[in-house]
Amino acid sequence: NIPKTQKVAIVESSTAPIHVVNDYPVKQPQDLAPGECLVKMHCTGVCHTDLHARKGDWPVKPKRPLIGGHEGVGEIVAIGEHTSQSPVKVGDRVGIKWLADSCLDCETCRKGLEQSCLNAKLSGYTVDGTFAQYVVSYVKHVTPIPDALESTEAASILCAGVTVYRALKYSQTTIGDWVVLPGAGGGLGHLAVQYAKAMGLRVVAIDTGADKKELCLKLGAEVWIDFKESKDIVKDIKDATGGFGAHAAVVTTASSSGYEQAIEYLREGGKLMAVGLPGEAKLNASIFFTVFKSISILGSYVGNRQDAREAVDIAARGQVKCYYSVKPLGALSEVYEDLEKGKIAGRIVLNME
Ligand code: 8ID
Ligand code: ZN
Repeated sequence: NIPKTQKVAIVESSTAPIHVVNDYPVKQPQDLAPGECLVKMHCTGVCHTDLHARKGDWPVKPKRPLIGGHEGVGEIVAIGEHTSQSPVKVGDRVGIKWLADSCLDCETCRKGLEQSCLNAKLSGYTVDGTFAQYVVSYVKHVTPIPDALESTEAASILCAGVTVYRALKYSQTTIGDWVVLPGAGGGLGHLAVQYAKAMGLRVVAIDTGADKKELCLKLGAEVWIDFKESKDIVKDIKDATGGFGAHAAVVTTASSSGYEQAIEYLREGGKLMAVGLPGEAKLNASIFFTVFKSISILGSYVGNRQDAREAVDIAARGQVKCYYSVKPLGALSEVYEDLEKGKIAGRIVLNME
């Protein structure tokens, strides 16, 4: 009962419109390679990374034509013949994350940095992604979804959630520390507010607009700064943190502006976690004050299989909840326009059924 064709959203080039087509071929079970699985999608989140992929504005270029999407949930309907030691089986509900597959046998993978494997396959970037009803993925890397978590609630944990969870996990902060979250009202940011709270951190949320302000405060941010209204962000943060500045910042803005001044508003020994991915910008950090204040600047890139399971488990236990609205696949172009304009508080999840 696996159909021959399906509905997908596809882009031919960076400038071509997004086409939703109904007659795109479905890879049939007998054609799956060992290690591959076919996932019948329930839903998929739309990440700002999908917009970067659509625009082709990163130094590493996506495949074309491209079916984007990399935070989806669905059911495994087939597994390639001769697959050995599959951790999942037909009928399992699983998540597809940005890291579709990696070799698991290079030094990078063995050290747990699977996402930086030189042979990594990236969903919705170097391999077709989740803006499709049937997605080919990889048994070793799909993430089992616990029953307690609905598919629409789980979707954005697979990218936005795991990414901020890992960035916070490696931020060397501890209960009671202050963390600044530029981009706090967006897809990654609003989940970062909640993972940070779950870790016992105190949150300074930075973003703009009434909707995002309300969301961040509702989710537990102690301090809100509107970056379009503040006259002096460094002073605002220092005032809010007893004059010393924050212990860490996790920057999830898609433009470089969110990185500005971080070295100034971090306290001595502070950690700057770089997460947001403007394609061309350079980090403009004072070398002098980075050294003088013993600041660490760390890049954090999605997460490995274990990070994904941990981030999903925390959501399944209700400690973190994605704030989202559901739209049809046909709305993808508008969703990209709204993301570009910074209009989306939280996430949009597309219904793929
Ligand atoms: O593994 C990774 N490092 C990873 C994983 C997933 C996504 C990185 N990303 C990258 C995306 O590619 C994108 O560049 O993180 C960035 C944010 O993704 P998102 O959360 O999906 O985007 P969004 O929902 O548009 O949220 C961005 C927020 O930043 C705010 C916007 O208002 C929006 O709410 N913002 C901006 I743009 N400039 C700001 C500023 N100067 C700002 N907030 C505070 N200060
Ligand atoms: Zn993403």
